[in-house]
Amino acid sequence: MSKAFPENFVWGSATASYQIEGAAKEYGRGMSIWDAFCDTPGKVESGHNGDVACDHYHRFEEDVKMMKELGLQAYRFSIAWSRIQPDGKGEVNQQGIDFYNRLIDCLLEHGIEPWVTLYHWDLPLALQIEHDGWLNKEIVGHFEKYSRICFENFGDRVKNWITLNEPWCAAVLGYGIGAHAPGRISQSEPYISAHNLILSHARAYRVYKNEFAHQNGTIGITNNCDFRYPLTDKPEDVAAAERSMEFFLAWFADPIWKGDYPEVMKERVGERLPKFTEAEKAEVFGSSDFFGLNHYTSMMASEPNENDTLVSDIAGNGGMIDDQQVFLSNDPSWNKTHMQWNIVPEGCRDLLKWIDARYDHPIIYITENGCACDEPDTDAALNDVMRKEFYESYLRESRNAIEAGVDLRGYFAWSLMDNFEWSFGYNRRFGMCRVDYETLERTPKLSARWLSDSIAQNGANI
Ligand code: GBH
Repeated sequence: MSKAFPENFVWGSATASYQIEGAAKEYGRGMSIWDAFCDTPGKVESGHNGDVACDHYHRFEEDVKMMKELGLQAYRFSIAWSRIQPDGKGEVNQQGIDFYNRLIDCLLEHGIEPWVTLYHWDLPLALQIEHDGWLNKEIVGHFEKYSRICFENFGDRVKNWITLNEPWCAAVLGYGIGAHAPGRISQSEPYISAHNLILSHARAYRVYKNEFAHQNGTIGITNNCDFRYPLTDKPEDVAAAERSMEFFLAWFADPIWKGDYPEVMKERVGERLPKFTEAEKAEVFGSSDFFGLNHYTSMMASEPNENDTLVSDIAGNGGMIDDQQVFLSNDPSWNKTHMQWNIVPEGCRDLLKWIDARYDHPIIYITENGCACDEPDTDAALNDVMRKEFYESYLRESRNAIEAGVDLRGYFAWSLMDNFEWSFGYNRRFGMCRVDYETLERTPKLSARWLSDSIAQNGANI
């Protein structure tokens, strides 16, 4: 039996600046760590980069019209810091401000609510070269100033802010495994960069609350988490699954919702885990109006046996594996996406319930969920039954979580259109609209038409 979603449930889709904008070297935009990473041989499949991407910078009006036709109520996009401040500090590039003003105005004219992420991984390159990026605590002050510029210029119209997208990815993939920019490989830098990411998030939150309260918006952080099921009901496997969740999500969420890092991380990471001062704890605690969640997949977790080899692969599968000591595996019954990520809709429900229980019933928004499908040609792409079924099953489990008492208020499909999929270049397609990278033509796929239809009935068909 199908039921509609709660009244006022927000239905949207999401993108990120470097993945869609293009115009990378134009209109005063400074270089980001992703431009440099793409220029480093061997880092990105097929040598792809975001120079043109979906050319959204020039085609945003067409994209907003497409969103309108699909009936989307909200659009989550990110601001490229290096368009606003080419060096990440100091002077403001007016052309960058003008671009986002045009985009925001166009969205509002079409009745689409902007949800703006301040940071989706494209750190101004100068901050990395001159200051070691997220490794240097000074970045808190730079992010504070950048955030203030955004609130000042856009906050009269933007009422939904997300400080950081997936700091876990920035820390683990960027500074631990090296699969993402800036490509650092280290056992200690993920913890240092994560610490400065959390402090930067909290500072931006405080600036907004202290100086821009009159704008009457909400502001929060988006974390990502893959869910972990215990492989067996043996206590050590149950503990391994819980530990894996703590090393993934609680690492970033506990300081904000509970006031400090999880005990298990303090014990296992020891000296390499930075400590918050009392003043920092106070600044970080309570610094999110909602719990932003990006969720894609799940795995089985168990206490490692002698023969188990623990790996942190390119996807970051396992995170800081030497510290958490968790063996991850797949249930053979699970189907996989084109990323080889498991399709486990009930993992979405159980993750939502886990968050609800651990963090005392927060307001949650799913700010990303979706899948890559193998779409060799346009015909296959436009008939993306698998993606439609993916959205449908994850949304059904989301509603089951709501019925179990979770305060889930919205859902953003990743992604509006095919785009630059980081280290996989354009070889993976997550879009509900097809992008032909030769003509740059956009066409809604079956999944987009299905979602559009569902939005019109507030999910009553799901
Ligand atoms: C998001 O990150 C990003 O925000 C977005 O920019 C990106 O385009 C999108 O997802 C698609 O990748 O190897 O099976 O253990 C996703 C975060 C972290 C989710 C690693 C999957 C590993 C799965 N991802 N996780 S697995």
